[in-house]
Amino acid sequence: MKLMPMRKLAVIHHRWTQWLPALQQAEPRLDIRGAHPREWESLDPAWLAETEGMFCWKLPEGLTGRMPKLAWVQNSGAGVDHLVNHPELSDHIPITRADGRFGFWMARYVCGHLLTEAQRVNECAKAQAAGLWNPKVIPEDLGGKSALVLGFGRIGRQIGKALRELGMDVTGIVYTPREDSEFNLRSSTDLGELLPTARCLVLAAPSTPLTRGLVNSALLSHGNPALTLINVGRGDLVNQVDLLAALDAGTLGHAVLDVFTEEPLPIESPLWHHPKVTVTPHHSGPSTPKDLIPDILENLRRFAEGHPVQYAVDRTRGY
Ligand code: OXD
Repeated sequence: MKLMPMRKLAVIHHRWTQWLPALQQAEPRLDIRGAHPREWESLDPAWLAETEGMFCWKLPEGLTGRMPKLAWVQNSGAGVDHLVNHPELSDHIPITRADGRFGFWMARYVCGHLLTEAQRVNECAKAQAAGLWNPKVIPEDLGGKSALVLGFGRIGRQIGKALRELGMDVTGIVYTPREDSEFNLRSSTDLGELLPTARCLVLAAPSTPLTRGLVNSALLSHGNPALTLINVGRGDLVNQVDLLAALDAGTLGHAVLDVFTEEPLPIESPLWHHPKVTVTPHHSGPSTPKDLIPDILENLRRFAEGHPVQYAVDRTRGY
């Protein structure tokens, strides 16, 4: 497909006031205008009608109908399920993901939470608060323990590398088994066999018909009390009722959840106060202009030269 150079870019983002000046500075030749997704109608309709590019996270209803020349949607995050499944975004408009440094950040998130457990940070903090000197709080050696990483694309692999640095025995869990020179890969259908001895299961997969609801009671019945589930993928990979039941039954020791089916997590959710759940505010892979602008500029360059964009989403796979 021959692509047209971009001249106008709409920034429709909850943090548009941060993104707009950063993008404008990076590409002064572009005519860039922005709005919060709730206020996109404040943009000049004539300008929108001529605009070819859009940078966004969640796409508000009604907007694409006002952008007949829209030829590219750049997502500000790693996951694109909300765009792929958007009823108003026609299939001929390429969606691109950002790659940025999501893998770098998510690897830190996963290791940080696992090391918090292994170093028994919370127990030390409690002992300190009580003025207790307790040398029996011995750190756990993660060396040789099994780490399963579901979703072994660029992000999953980076998480796998970081867990390997902790000495863990890392297995990538994939849907389409393939050879890998660096890691042991197993099929998602083997998860039940691998879970009884696993120390952690990291979910780094997108939300697709294959992955939704994957972590359910049937799977978790194979778990063990030392197992930590860390979800940096999407909330709907996990059946929340089954997760809570597994934590209570002891087939899961701890759940570290950064993503939820409903975000922000509703205040009445039992996850907030469960003693074996850590809730974080979808911050494991921050989208910052510094990390993402190089990828965005590269795609603008490719558009200008008529080359295929990078990190293009395959709508049939859903990511
Ligand atoms: C995501 C992100 O896709 O935060 O979840 O980038």
